[in-house]
Amino acid sequence: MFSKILVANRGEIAVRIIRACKELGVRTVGVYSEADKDSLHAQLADESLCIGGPKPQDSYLNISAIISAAEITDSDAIHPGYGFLAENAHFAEVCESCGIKFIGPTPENIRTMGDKIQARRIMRKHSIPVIPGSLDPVNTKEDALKLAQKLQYPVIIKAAAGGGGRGMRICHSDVRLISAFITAQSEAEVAFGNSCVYVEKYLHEPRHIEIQIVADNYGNIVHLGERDCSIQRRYQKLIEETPSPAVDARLRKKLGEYAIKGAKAINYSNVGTMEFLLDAKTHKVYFMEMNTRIQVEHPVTEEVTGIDLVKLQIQLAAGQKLNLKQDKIKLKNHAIECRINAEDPEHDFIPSPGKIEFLYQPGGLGIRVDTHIYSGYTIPSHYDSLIAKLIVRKKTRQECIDVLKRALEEFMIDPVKTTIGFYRRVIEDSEFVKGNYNTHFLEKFLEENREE
Ligand code: MV4
Repeated sequence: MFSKILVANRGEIAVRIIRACKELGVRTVGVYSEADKDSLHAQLADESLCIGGPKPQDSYLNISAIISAAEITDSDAIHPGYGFLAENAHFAEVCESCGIKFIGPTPENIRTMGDKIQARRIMRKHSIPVIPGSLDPVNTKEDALKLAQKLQYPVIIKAAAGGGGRGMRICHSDVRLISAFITAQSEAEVAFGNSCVYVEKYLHEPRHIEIQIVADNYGNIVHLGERDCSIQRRYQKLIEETPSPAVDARLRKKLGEYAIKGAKAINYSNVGTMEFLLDAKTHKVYFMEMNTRIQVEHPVTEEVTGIDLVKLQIQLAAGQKLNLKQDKIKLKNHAIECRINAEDPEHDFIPSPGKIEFLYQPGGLGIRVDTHIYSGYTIPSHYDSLIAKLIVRKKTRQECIDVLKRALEEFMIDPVKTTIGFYRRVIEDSEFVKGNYNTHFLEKFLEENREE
């Protein structure tokens, strides 16, 4: 096991990682930006270093500052969390070349899955269904038009280096495709330094289902079931749950087999997530992309499996063998997570940073709050607006919703605006209660509930 881990992140995930380290008896190093001087992770870590200015580029994305901090403190591993450098293959390589273990998959795993076209090609080669579309970069608008002819509209243009919805364009006609093609390419170049795009059939109101996988360095791989992440706004997930109301044991088995087969195909190690789209009408599932990091929504999987995914990440990176067998993994109960953001739902979810004067967190059986905020803490404006995750685990989905309602009523954060009140309304929606939702649910919900 490692003796000291540097946590190259901030916010709730930095706190989450420090907790896992402490339970494993591993010392921790926190790094923080000038905007995060008073942050909880800097206080909870055994030692903490300021690594630069408030801008992510100057601190949490500053590879040389982070490596220096690891060397000064004699850290033997770095946990990247999610976002920032978590899926940066170059950073993972720099770590290894400095003799510091990167807690995650190999640089090659990260690079392979970071190229969404390559990922599609590999999955296809291993008979995992992928969304109909191109398996090579689409370099000209003529090629894009030919593909659209074959696929039929609507189609979607995606950036090869994208993911998470950035640089996507939905097109319903030749005219739109021609204009979207050039803008998609230049947007991809600006955002990712890679102008490669590809084209897929645009699926109608699918559900977003992802499978958690866990792999050791010796080829042992298991899956830990699915998460339904269809409740999104502008490609930001807001509510996640497991099991998915749309997945039965048979579909779960199939998705799990696809995910394991895909991970084996690239000799994957550590934790990862395979994203699929589920076509509600045909019940067909298609591989979409793979995330090579611990995800924000990992707690719902932890709640129904009893497995601490962050501890497992550390143990696997330290070379421990996976002691889980697929047929021994039992998914029990139901879990729902609401991402609490410092945003104003009444004003188009604009960020609402500032000082928290008063905080009261809900409690009780089956309630978990993963957060870095405290009374007196000032939320900086430089980072994303996630300030807490409220996770509820109960026997049934309905019980989860009942307890969630009570917990959301109890949760008090003043005076910053948050999404807490918004979730109280969402979970009372009759279609949500029935589990009858897809990736367009929130769009419609917001439209129907405007100016009330
Ligand atoms: C799609 C899709 C439908 N068809 N691709 C969004 C985030 C990124 N990971 C990929 N995403 C999607 N890709 C095809 N071929 C639907 C989504 C999608 C989505 C689209 C519109 C509104 C909300 C959405 C939420 C999740 C996924």
